[in-house]
Amino acid sequence: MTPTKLQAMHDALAKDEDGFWLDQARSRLDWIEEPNEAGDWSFDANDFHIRWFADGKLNLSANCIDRHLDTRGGQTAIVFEGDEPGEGYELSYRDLHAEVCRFANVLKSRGVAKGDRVTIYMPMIPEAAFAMLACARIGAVHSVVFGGFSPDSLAGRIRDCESSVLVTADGGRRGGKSIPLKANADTALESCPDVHSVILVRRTGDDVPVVEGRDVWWHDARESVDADCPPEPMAAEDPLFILYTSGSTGKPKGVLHTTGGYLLWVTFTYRLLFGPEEGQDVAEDLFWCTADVGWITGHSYVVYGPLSNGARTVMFDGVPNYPDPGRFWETSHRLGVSVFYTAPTAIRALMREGDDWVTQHDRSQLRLLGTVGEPINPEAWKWYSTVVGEGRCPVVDTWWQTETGGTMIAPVPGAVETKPGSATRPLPGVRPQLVDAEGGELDGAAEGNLCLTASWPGQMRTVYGDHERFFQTYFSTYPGRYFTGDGCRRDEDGYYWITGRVDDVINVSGHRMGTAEVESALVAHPNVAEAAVVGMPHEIKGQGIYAYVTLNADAAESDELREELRQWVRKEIGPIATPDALQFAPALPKTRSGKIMRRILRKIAEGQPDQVGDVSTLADPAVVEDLKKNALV
Ligand code: 6R9
Repeated sequence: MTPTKLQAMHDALAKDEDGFWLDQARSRLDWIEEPNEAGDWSFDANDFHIRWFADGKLNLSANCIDRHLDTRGGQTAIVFEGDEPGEGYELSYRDLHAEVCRFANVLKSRGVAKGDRVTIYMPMIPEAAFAMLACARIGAVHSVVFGGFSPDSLAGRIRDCESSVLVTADGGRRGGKSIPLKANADTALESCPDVHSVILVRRTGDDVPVVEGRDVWWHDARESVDADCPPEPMAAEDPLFILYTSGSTGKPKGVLHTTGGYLLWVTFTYRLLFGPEEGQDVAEDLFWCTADVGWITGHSYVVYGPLSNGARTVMFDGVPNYPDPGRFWETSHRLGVSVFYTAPTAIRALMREGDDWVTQHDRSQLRLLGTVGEPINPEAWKWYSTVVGEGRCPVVDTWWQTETGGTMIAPVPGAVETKPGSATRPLPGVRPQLVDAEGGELDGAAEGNLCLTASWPGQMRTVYGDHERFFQTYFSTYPGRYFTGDGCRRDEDGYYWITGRVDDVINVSGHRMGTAEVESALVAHPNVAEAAVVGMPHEIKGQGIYAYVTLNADAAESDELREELRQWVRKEIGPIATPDALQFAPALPKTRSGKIMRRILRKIAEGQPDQVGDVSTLADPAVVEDLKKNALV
């Protein structure tokens, strides 16, 4: 897009915000009943509400599939690439239509109706997308749980949203290793008595137990249902999905997105950032977003954004370094990927392996490179740009969150100049504000906490089952504004540089982990009296997990116990939560009122023990000396 065109968008918005969004909604989506209302929202406590296009009716799966059938029925919709290079196949929009309809009919045959919740615990295979789109087709609300989560984490999420149906697979294969999805699901379901049906997809062919009456094989069930299923008309504000994400306190929150606003936001941002010039066909590109559908990036930019636009999207069920660190570039070339979107953690890991793994593969078909999930350090940005992109491909660093539905701050290619390490400027309709600790607005070049002062169509609408928590978490810290939880610097050119989380959330390899979750897993171990968890700098992961553990009086510190505790957390939550460092501490630094002073723990974990600052308010300042002496960094 040219700078003039982007400016014209900003101008149109400034002149008539509602008109702009209604235009976008009507032109980019297919409606059963077109909306006449755009945004209707207030972030104020006494009138708190968020609605977009509330009088419109549409169906998301019809937008992602049916509307393309006339013009693109035979065109590829999904390119599947398995764990082994070349293990895969392509599906056309027509194929996708039939599979999604069948999946929807199988769900219906198990009693799933509009508004019911369906949990999806799957590998990165097309059937995961079928299940998501099938839910959307019949108005069921999906909750995808990342396949790397433990049985306990899965069970908690199933119970929280009261799902009675689970979609899973016999197993998964990642980096040559097996993931026992069905076994995990069976363990989880021991504590989920309300789940009456499991739709089981065959992926590995592993021999798995099948519970009579509860479990049905997808490949059997699909034979006995119709390949057509009419899409359910949905109000724009009807719930579309729940996705659990970690926050600074308590259990993961069920972020709820609704149909019309979310779909417009992912359709709009996909086209703006990753599509070709206006007027050209989106299907000229092959788009590869490497995220798993278990995360928001997989929802918005593997499945919904690309398919809504009629694009060709890759689903990859492998890892960046299997069978070798050239996998991304080998596969990109073999499949003909032109737009590639991944996380900084993967870029940093591959950068370490040396340039040969990249340069031995032809990358001339690549035209654009994107990143998401965490701040990208300028060194990794430059390597991505010059070595992978041969200096030809724009690097689009996209800042956004599960809560925002789609990208918020990013350089629109062709229209916004990039700076290595900056997500650059807000997209049309995004209104960032930097505030100080008291909520005072900071002008010009400044560093502070990042808020958004206006709603946008893709904004989450509630925390499932706890609307009060939604308000408290995001709108009470700085009244009248949405608080992102991120710190941010704005430079003299008005460019935004996200500095990372300012709350008790750790960003491990682009995945959010709440310190409270890891702490509660640790204290569940019989030998642990108390635990405090903070982030530490990590060369590849961006941030690692540093745990301080106080043992019960009858337990002895040992390397074996340290390893046991690390494995314990891994089993309780999942591999991504495994502490990178675990320090035994005879006591934790607490104020006289018993509050743990995390600032001190953070400084020690960051390798800056001399910067712990004032410790005079501690109940026992001597504790800090021991922590410093035994620090692991
Ligand atoms: C999409 C996604 C959200 C948090 C967010 C921020 C960090 C994401 C970023 C970034 C700097 C970027 N984050 N993208 N930080 N630059 N381009 O990752 O959602 O899993 O909810 O994480 O990730 O800290 O607040 P989610």
